[in-house]
Amino acid sequence: MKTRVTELLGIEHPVIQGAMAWVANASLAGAVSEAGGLGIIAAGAAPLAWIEEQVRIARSMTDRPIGVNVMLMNPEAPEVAKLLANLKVDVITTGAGSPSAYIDMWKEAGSKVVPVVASSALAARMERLGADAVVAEGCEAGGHIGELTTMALVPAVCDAVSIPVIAAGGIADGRTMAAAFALGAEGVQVGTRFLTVDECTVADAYKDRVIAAKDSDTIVTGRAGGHPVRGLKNAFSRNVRTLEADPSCDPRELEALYAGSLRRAVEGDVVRGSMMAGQSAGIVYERKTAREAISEMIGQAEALGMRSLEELAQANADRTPMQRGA
Ligand code: TUI
Repeated sequence: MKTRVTELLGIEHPVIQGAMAWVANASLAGAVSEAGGLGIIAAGAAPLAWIEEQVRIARSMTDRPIGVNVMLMNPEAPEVAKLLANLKVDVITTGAGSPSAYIDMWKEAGSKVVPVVASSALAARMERLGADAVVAEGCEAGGHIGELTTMALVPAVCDAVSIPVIAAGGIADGRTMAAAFALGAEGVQVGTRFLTVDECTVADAYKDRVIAAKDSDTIVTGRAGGHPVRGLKNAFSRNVRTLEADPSCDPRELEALYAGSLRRAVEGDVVRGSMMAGQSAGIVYERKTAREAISEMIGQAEALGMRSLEELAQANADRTPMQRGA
């Protein structure tokens, strides 16, 4: 499957692995890139030395392109931005803010720049400033989210820009990938599905929860504070919700709950950990390798995409009980 996204990024399949803070390290990113997608290391709030080392490890795992994501809410983002320019990273994606201050520096370093956006206004601004493509991420996604659904956002972003659009939020298999392409996307970014693959180093307990999750097992916290985050329902997210609903709540109490909560989840604390995951957890049924996950998605999407609408409906009806998670 060739699109402007595969051409631009120099990859075989138009599947990009979403950056997941504390989750997306060299082990996952290297495996996804080697399998023909684009693996992305999440810089998150990690020390510069860790980021540099993960880039080195990922590069030793594959000759194919590797990406790094900058989380712009991180106070150290300016230093991370400079490091990535020095390392001449193939692809830089950004999240949770506008990367306008860094785009020129990254382009001069030869990197492809792909900001994640949650509105068509920001997408258009990114195109004007020289972005090579954008990821349009709907609020079905896990982690920090915007307001719009993938269904509403992706076609609006496609209409607002001429650079290629990569859809994200709710995409985890061939059906959802084909749907994203029907909306105008030329690539997909997939997070939750890759969280459960063998090469992802998070604790089995976290993967098991994602696989067991049904469609309504995620919840959004942090809306009141202006930083909405989607994750699996558990004691942590329920406690956060309870505190947020209490007008007499001391903000320090919330901060204490949040402190270290991502790391706890990754280490397997499914009670007190913040288990970020998207709504597509409801259609992730089994563990696979990164390569298997990518080829299954591409195979299903191509089969669906080549048909008339009537044949498409039949192809979906023909899904086996295993494919339906039964
Ligand atoms: O960034 C993400 N997802 C994330 S970042 C993250 S790390 C974190 N950890 C703890 C608490 C909160 C976050 C976890 N998940 N996705 C990309 C994304 N970007 N979604 C939405 C946006 C976004 C929202 C507003 C981008 C830009 C924006 O406005 C920028 C502006 O200045 O106009």
